[in-house]
Amino acid sequence: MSPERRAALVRARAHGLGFEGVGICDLSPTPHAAALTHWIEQGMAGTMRYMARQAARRLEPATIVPGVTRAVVVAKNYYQPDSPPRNGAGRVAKYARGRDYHQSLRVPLDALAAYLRTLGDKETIARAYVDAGPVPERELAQRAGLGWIGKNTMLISPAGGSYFFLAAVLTSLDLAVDPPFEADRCGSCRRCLDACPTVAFPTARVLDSRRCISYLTIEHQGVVEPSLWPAVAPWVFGCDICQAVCPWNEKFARQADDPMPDRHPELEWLDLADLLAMSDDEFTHRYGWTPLERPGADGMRRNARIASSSITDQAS
Ligand code: B12
Ligand code: SF4
Ligand code: SF4
Repeated sequence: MSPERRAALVRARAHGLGFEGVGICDLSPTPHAAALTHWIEQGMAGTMRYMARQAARRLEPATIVPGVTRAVVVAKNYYQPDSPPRNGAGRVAKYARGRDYHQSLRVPLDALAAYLRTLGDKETIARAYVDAGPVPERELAQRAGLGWIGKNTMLISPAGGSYFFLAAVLTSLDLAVDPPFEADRCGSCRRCLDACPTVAFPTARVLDSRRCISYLTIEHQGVVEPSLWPAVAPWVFGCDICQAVCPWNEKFARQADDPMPDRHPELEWLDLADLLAMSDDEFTHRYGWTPLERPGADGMRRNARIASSSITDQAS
């Protein structure tokens, strides 16, 4: 079977498994090594020490699994419209209002990897990665033709905006590659850079995590600098602002046909008093299956305190 025929079958299978976007690229070293190195050296990864540990493999993705030469990169839409603010409640980013995507994408992605193995011989490697390990997902997605990297650092698809997850199967299977997405469709727009409430972009396409609400509420361990509190509220988990203002999302974001598994609209606004009073066991029972498990009960109480302080300040 030709590499082109195999690629067509893989694409059809990925769509059949519910991925709206699919592209195939090679795994040659990144031409943007300087961007990652600079970011790490400037401390912009904050306490995400795994970013420095994984850097060498991120820069040379073929070294992630010996023998792999291709990435099948897939995109899964998670867009849903927002509901109006609720009094005394903190906001959760769109991607987190349901089952943790690391779990929910695992089943279709493993199925895609298994399918790839059926197209090769018994030595064929096909390994699934959902935001795990050192896979430079956005860069590979751009290389596989899925979209361009916007000034907000998001991978943006001209057909659907940026509210989608990325995941990849790394494989040794000989597959025809797609042309990269070379155009920069941001043009002179800079809405995302101007809208960020914590001024987290020192320049276009560079995000200083230490100022990003998403990092501060999810990844950061410990105290959040009090001068940032008013800008972090009302977010208690993640942040969507630099995507919400993007014209590509305003025009093209559409709710997926099959919405996120176990999506719970009540996960959008969380009662802050409830969160602050909740025991660890209750937290695990209510949110253990969602991305909120990453900061955990302690992290979410910290976030609730930050949001409550600003809500109280505004009221006084
Ligand atoms: C660390 C991380 C974070 C950090 C840092 C984010 C950042 N911008 O770097 C924090 C915690 C802040 C974060 C936040 C969010 N994240 Co995050 N995050 C990651 C992770 C694990 C690594 C990203 C990374 O490598 N950062 C390092 C910097 C230096 O890389 P970079 O900015 O992407 O730049 C690279 C390329 O863009 C390229 N490059 C640089 N300049 C240029 C210029 C051109 C022209 C080109 C072509 C390439 C290029 O070189 C760089 C080095 O490889 C990825 C998953 C993964 N395994 O890759 C998810 C990921 C990027 N995150 C994701 C999501 C959904 C989010 C949030 C929206 C969640 C939320 N709602 O709160 C926010 C968005 C904030 C934002 N504007 O980026 C998705 C993005 C999907 C998409 N459509 O792009 C990913 C891919 C996870 C997934 N599997 O779906 N995240
Ligand atoms: S996610 Fe929010 S805080 Fe982070 S860069 Fe975007 S707008 Fe700024
Ligand atoms: S808001 Fe404008 S500059 Fe920012 S990513 Fe979207 S199109 Fe690009």
